[in-house]
Amino acid sequence: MEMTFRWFGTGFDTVTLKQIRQIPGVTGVITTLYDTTPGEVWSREKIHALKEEVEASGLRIAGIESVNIHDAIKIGSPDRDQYIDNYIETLKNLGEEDIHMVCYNFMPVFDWTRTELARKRPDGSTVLAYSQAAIDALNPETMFESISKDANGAILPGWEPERMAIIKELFEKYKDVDEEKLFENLKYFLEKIMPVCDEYDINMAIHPDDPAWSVFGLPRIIVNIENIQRMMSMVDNPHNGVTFCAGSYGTNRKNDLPGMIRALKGRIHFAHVRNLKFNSDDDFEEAAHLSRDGSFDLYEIMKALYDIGFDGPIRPDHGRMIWDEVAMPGYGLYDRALGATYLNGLWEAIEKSNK
Ligand code: DNO
Repeated sequence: MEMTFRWFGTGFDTVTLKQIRQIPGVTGVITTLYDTTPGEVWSREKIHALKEEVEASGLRIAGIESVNIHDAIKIGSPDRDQYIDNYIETLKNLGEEDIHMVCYNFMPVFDWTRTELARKRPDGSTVLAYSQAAIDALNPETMFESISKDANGAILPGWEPERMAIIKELFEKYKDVDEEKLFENLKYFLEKIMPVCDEYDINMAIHPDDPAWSVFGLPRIIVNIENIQRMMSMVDNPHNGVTFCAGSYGTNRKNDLPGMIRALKGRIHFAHVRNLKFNSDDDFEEAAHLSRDGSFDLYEIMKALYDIGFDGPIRPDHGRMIWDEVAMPGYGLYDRALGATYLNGLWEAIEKSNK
């Protein structure tokens, strides 16, 4: 595995490349062109400039998170082919710049969903949290406003103000899209992009829906092992794989995380590893990466990745806001750096005990 760190780019991230370079064992960043909109072609020049900036700091781009999918593709509207062609062009440009892993998601309307961005934990840190009761009491159209005061001025991925401004319209557009239709549209998209992925050896890593169930009546399909297997077999190509995100699949307590990892051998192209603390089945908050701070056994998760020979990029995921840091919720420097160090420690111990 390669330990990496998510970085949103100069001007968007409070964390610098210099700081990332100094986290022990981190050699790559997972980044994006944060100022592009879904559907737009990423030019080779822009990708190249980003790559040069990252490499000048002594790091490398280990992959992209995310190249977002235009709603026309997810909805399956008549103009989707144009956006798929643009996506293919972006993949080609990434491939030519020697970038071989792309994380994306296929969630309608919202990306990840949380009801609080700064819930206080007993140690005084603040974390992202989800409560089904709060969701049920919320109007999705005003949800953004209700949480944005805790965003620390950051634009949250998937919660861009221009999207939130047309949210009503978006719900309307998805009204005929059910799970079956969403699967069909994903298949159509994957079939079209696989040739360029084969040509440039690009691993597509679909991110799970977070939480791993339907919210606000919208269909969500990347939620459990059965659905992932369906997704992989409907377009059976090794480049059609997944981002194994422990925190997202783990929202559904029926998902056996180490078991899923073992079942996905060879098709996990990227791993997000973090912990959650459940207060009940449908109220959880994010925790420190350390197993005993939350509900997951991080040793078992890392062990499963080790056992399947996982050799792709991995990153610590959402961190708590600690030590008075002011940053994008989930994406500060300090707690994610602690997370990276902990995951590296687990990996070293597992590796040595297997020798
Ligand atoms: C949240 C992230 C997601 C993820 C996208 C991938 O923190 O894990 O926003 O990047 O779903 O496209």
